[in-house]
Amino acid sequence: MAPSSDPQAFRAAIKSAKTVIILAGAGLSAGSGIPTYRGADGLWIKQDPKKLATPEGFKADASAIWQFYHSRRDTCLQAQPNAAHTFLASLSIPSVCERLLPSLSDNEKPPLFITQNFDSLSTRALEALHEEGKLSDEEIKIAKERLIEMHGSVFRTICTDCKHVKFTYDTPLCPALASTEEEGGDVEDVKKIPLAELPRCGGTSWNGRSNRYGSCGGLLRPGVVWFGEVPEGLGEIARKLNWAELLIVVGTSSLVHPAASFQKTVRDRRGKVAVFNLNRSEGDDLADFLFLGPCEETLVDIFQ
Ligand code: BJW
Ligand code: ZN
Repeated sequence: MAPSSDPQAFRAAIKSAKTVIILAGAGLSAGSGIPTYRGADGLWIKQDPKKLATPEGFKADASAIWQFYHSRRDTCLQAQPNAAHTFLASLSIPSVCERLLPSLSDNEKPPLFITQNFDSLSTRALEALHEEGKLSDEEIKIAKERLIEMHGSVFRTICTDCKHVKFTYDTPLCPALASTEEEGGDVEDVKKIPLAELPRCGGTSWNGRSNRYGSCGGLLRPGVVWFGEVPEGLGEIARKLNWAELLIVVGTSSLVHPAASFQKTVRDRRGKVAVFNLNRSEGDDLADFLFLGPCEETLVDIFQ
C-alpha cells in the first residue's frame, strides 16, 4: 500500500504511540545552510568520501582531512538551528511532549532522538530553549541524554594515542588551521600542514611527550564516525528500536547503514514509519506516512 500523506491520520498515529523514536539526517540541517552529502550539490558528489571520511584517508593525509573538517566546523559554528531543530527540541518541554505525544510512556519521555548529523544544531536548539527558560536544568540534562549523535560530532577531537575525547567550540583548533579558508576546496589543492602543527593532544603549545591522558602530545583526529567505523549508541538504539511504535525519519537519504536499516527493524516489529523528506528517499515506498517538502516547514505544519 502506498504511504499516506494524510496529516490527520499521522496525528492519530502519533497521539496513540507509547514509544516514538526520531531519526534525523543531513536534510534536517539543510535549511540552516549546511550542505547535504548526496543531493545535487552534495559534499560526496564534489569530494571523494574514501579520501575524506575513512580512517585510511586520515592516515594517508591528515593535513587535508584537518583542513576539510576545520572548514566544515566553521560552517556549522556560523549556522543557526532552524524551525525543525527547534520544533524537535521543543518535544523535550514536558507540557509540549504531553500535548503532542499524550500516550508516551513516562520512561519514554522525551522521545529518543537519533541524529546522524555532527553539527551540534540539535544540541544548540536545546540550549536555546534552556536559555529562554523553557527547559529547566534537569530537563535539558535528560534531553541531552536522549539525544544520540550516532556519527559523532565535528566539535569533538579524539587523541590517536591516548584516546582522550574532548569537546570544544573553540576555533581554530591550532594556529596552522587559521589560515586555511578554502571552503570545500579540492583536497589535492590545499596547503600541506606538517603533522607537528596539526591539532595535538593537550594543545599546540605542548612541546614534549608524556603518558598523561589528555595531554600526551599525540595527533588529534576529528571525533566523527567515518566509513568502516562503528557508529555510536548502537546498543541503546537497538534496544529502543525493538519497541518503537512509531519511527519518524527526517531528512535522510537512508543509504548509509546501519541507520538505513532502522525503518525495516521497526516495521518488522509492527511499528509504524513516517518519512519527512524534500524528495523521495530509499525505502519510503514501504513507509506508513510520507510528507514531502522541506522539513523545516512540513514537520512544524503537521503538528499545528
Ligand atoms: C531534506 C531537506 C529538507 C534535503 N528537508 N529533507 C554495502 C551494504 C551495506 C553497508 C555497507 C556496504 N558497503 C559499506 C557499508 C557500510 C557503510 C555504508 O553504509 N555505506 C553505504 C554508502 C553503502 N557504513 C558504515 O561504514 C558505517 N559503519 C558500519 O557500518 O559499521 C559496521 C557496523 C555496523 C553496526 C554494527 C557493527 C558494525 C559508518 C557510516 C559512517 C557515515 N559517516 C558519514 C560522514 C560523517 C563525517 C562527515 O560528515 O564528514 O556520515 S557519511 C555521511 O552519510 C554522514 C551522514 O551522517 C551519512 C548519512 O547521510 P544523510 O544524513 O542521509 O545525508 P544525505 O545527503 O545522503 O541525504 C540528505 C537527505 O535530506 C536527502 O534525502 C534529501 O532529499 C533530504 N533533504 N534538504 C527535508 N530541507
Ligand atoms: Zn593524547
